[in-house]
Amino acid sequence: MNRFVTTDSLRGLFAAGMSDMYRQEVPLYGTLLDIVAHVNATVLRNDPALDQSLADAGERARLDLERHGAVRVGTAAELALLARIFAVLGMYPVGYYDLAAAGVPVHSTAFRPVDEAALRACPFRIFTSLLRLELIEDPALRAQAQKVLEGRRIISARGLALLENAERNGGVAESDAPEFIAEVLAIFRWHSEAIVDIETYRRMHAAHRLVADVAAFQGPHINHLTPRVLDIDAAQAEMLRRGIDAKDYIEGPPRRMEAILLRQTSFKALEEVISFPDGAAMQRGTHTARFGEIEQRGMALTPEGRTLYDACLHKARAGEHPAGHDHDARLRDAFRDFPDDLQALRQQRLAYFRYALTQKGKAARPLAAGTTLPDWLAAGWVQAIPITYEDFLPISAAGIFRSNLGSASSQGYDSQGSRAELEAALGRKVIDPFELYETIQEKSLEGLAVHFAAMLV
Ligand code: OOG
Ligand code: NI
Repeated sequence: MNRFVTTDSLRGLFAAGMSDMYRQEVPLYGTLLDIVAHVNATVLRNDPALDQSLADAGERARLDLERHGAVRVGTAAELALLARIFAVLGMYPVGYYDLAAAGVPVHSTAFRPVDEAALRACPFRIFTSLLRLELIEDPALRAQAQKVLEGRRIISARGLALLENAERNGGVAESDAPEFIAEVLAIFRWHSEAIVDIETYRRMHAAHRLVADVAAFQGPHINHLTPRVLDIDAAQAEMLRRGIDAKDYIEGPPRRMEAILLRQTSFKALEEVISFPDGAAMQRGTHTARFGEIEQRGMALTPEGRTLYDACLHKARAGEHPAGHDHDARLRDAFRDFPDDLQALRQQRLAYFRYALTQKGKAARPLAAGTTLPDWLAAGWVQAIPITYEDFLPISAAGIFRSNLGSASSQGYDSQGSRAELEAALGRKVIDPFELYETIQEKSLEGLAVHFAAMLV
């Protein structure tokens, strides 16, 4: 008997394998994991209510393994290949992120699990960017990068054969799983040898650091992995205390009572030694790309909530505030308009919630027919649990890119995003994240309606 491995456990193996590989490649990432484990243990010990609410949300168990990563590919064909591999791992493209306006010549999507059970089992996400060579001005360089990219193969023949098997059979056989995962991990490993000479590398680098990062190497190396921390301010302080070269501020919303979306910070990319081919010899140089990041996740916002978030963030960045105000103070000021209690967030429909029966609700008999959600909530039969944000933020992502691209200017490209082009490369539409959260919320309400209706008969 050769049974299939479930996609959830395949994804778990992939996530664990990536984390082990990156810890070996970038030891400072291991330090980050230690800091996060320590901060999380302290927070959970001091805040039993948070511990309970994570358990209620089904997220306590996944917390210690929760990560996202990021990769950058060079061609539509490479993106299509990754989409096929990620599908086997139960990860689908969610959301469209245009980073050109922020001066980064890529557009992106996030491959992640989409249904509740899969998210609970292993929420591993990979932010995946496709280089947009058409934004690079120098036509000769563009053509040269294109040629290099078209000439490289990022998956081994064996890896491709295993992928085709999995697609044909509708799953990965248990006996093939270790090899399949090893072949997939190999795609994302670091190459300390470039595939172009140092002159070409320098010209790519001058056009945009990202062109060099994508086109000068054999494959789309994982450029960071991000564990989930429960108190990002404490973790940031600890990074600084340990002398780690951290980004100078935290991306995203300010610290609040009720966390929304996500807050992220990173340590800066490391300068690493690279060998460049030089005739029959090699030439030494360096490349700076890989870093470590941490993030604190809060609740997913509705389109209305997101519009308000964007407006607050815009206000904070517009700098209409007294000089000398630091980043944190500006953010806090700007977000005064954003309600910070669960009831207001729910009643103003700014955030998504999953509605679940409480212990009291399980024991309760409805007093009357025709009761609805407000009655259930008022009676304490039902609890509104914020739904965790599983996606990314374009402005934060641009900030993360920029802080790791050294002095690269933040001047935007004069170009619109091109969702259709990314979707053409993927061979499918990207999934709308709002729809996913909405579905989780609606399903929970339908479940309750059925439950309370059944109690009446
Ligand atoms: C991706 C940056 C985006 C995040 O957490 O927003 C990202 C990259 O640098 O390739 O990972
Ligand atoms: Ni990231």
